[in-house]
Amino acid sequence: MVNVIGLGYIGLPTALMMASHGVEVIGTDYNKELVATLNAGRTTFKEDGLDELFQDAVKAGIKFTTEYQVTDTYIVSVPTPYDKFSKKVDACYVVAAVKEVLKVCPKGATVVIESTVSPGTIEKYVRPVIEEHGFTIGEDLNLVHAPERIIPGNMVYELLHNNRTIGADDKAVGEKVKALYASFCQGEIVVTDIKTAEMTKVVENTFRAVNIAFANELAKICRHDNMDVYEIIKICNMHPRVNILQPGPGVGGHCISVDPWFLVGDYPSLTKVIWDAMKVNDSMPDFVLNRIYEIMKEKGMTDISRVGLYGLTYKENVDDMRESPTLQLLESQERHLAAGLKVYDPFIEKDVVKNQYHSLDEFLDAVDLVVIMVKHNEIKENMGKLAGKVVLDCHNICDLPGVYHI
Ligand code: SAJ
Repeated sequence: MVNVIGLGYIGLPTALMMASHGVEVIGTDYNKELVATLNAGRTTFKEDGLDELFQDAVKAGIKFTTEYQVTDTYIVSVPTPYDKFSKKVDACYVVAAVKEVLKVCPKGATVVIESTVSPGTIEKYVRPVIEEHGFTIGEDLNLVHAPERIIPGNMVYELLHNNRTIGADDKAVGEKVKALYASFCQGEIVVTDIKTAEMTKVVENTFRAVNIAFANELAKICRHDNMDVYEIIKICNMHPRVNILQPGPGVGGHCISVDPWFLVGDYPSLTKVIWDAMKVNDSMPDFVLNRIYEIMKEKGMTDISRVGLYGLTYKENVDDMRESPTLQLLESQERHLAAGLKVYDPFIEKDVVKNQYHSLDEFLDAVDLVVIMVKHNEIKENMGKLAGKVVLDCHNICDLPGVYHI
């Protein structure tokens, strides 16, 4: 039996996927409300295919509880935030989960850490805790790192199809865990050591952060001299060895906007490119805010409350707001102005910010300038409703005449 610890964005789909592929699974989370929701037959966030997967897993017998289980395999997928000042990974949740596992696990159990951690974190924070409890790693308990790789919005497909990395001290243990993941994963599963697995995960997200920063910097250069960054990127990408990403209003999510900081925190004197890239991405919400002021000035608009931000989530077609550029922009605007921008997101039903709307039509009626912060399908399908508005399109999806870009 596998006990999945942490039933959030990664733990829940992983637990469901294993259960629906013949593995006996019990999911554990310390959040009673979350466990009660799952036990009442409802999922806790929106994701394509998740509800169907949930039904399959429930039929297959998955259980949810707040209790840690006595079993031979644990998968830990709890959050790993970073310390805003030191930029280092904060492994407190991983350590707390491992401590709970140690209270119940039998001799010979395997603990798989899926949470993203910086290279050396397991060595520095997890191993000592296990040893302090009198366990000898490799004899009494096996430690493995299997970093998750799935993208919100396409999680179910990616869980099935992405290649994976398994880091283990002992190849045989790595192979055993590989067999467990192969119960559902159709991609290639590479077995390596723990520190390499830790590093690969952080490097993957850093690669993307640096490349998004490059696109964002190009957008700033092009804005400065009135060039069309999208046309330029399109043409450059026709070169066989060039593949530039897209500029945007900033980088959100719990991964690309966070994980590269782990490297900066751990290797401050060696991370110039990464540091600069993260700063460029972090500057984008303010850059958009400045564009709003510029456009208002050009259009003779003076009332900021007639400006509306479309989208609150960190990217399209998900309900995840972690580190969202819109929230960053609103925070920045609160510091600079008293009156508030209006906001709307079809995926956010609860009131989370001031001046938030819950209907696209009411939102559009209340504003003259619409800023497309997130390219949800809803806005793509309702583009005609923006006719007659001033539009600042941060994603180049609107082909109405006179649209502004970042
Ligand atoms: N973004 C841009 N320009 C682009 C692409 C993305 O500005 O050209 C922005 C998005 O709008 C968003 C942010 O970057 O705000 C990140 O979005 P994303 O869709 O690129 O990635 P995430 O954060 O949802 O998921 C990533 C994925 N990692 C990589 O692509 C290397 C996913 O595979 C990981 O599982 C996930 O991070 C994670 O958990 O680490």
